[in-house]
Amino acid sequence: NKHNSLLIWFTGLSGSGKSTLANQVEVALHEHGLRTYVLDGDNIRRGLNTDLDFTPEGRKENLRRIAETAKLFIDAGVVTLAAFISPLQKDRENIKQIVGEDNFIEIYVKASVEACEKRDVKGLYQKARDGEIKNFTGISAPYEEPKNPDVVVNSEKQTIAESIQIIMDQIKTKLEL
Ligand code: GGZ
Repeated sequence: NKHNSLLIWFTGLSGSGKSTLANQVEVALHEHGLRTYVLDGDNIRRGLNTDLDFTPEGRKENLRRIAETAKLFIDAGVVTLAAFISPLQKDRENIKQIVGEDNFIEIYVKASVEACEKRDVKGLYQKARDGEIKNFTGISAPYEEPKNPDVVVNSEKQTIAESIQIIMDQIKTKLEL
């Protein structure tokens, strides 16, 4: 029994490639005529969640609100893609509970701290090393690898095109395309 909507959740370190993949998967879904929306730090942390920080409590509440928001989008029939670090297993399990296991795909975008730090697209790893940013995931805050993700893509070893293909194959098992 396949659905007509879904939450596609990308977890991984800052700079692992979550947003890039979410945006490209979105394009692929558009080619199937689906209505979609991407939730990420740019539209959520700067809007709905401006009051939240990066402490464990701040992240937990960030992710809870995102899950509740995604649930509304799903109810509206919009395929929702979410790209958030979501570093803790218990917080990711809570997201799954909120939207319902059947409506949820978890994608682990795997890349080592070393690789993400080398890329350092926004200079945040350097700031974290210098102590200018506290609680920075991978440097001064934990990232717990997902225990049972539906998909693992490795952005150090696979091309974006390969990763998109693997993700689309998984989506097709849950979504009526
Ligand atoms: C991690 C931080 C931090 C700290 C600011 N730790 O690469 P980015 O910049 O664009 O994405 C990161 C984003 C992470 O927000 P999330 O909402 O995805 O985090 S969580 O799921 O853990 O709630 C990074 C930036 O915010 N950023 N400070 N201390 N990332």
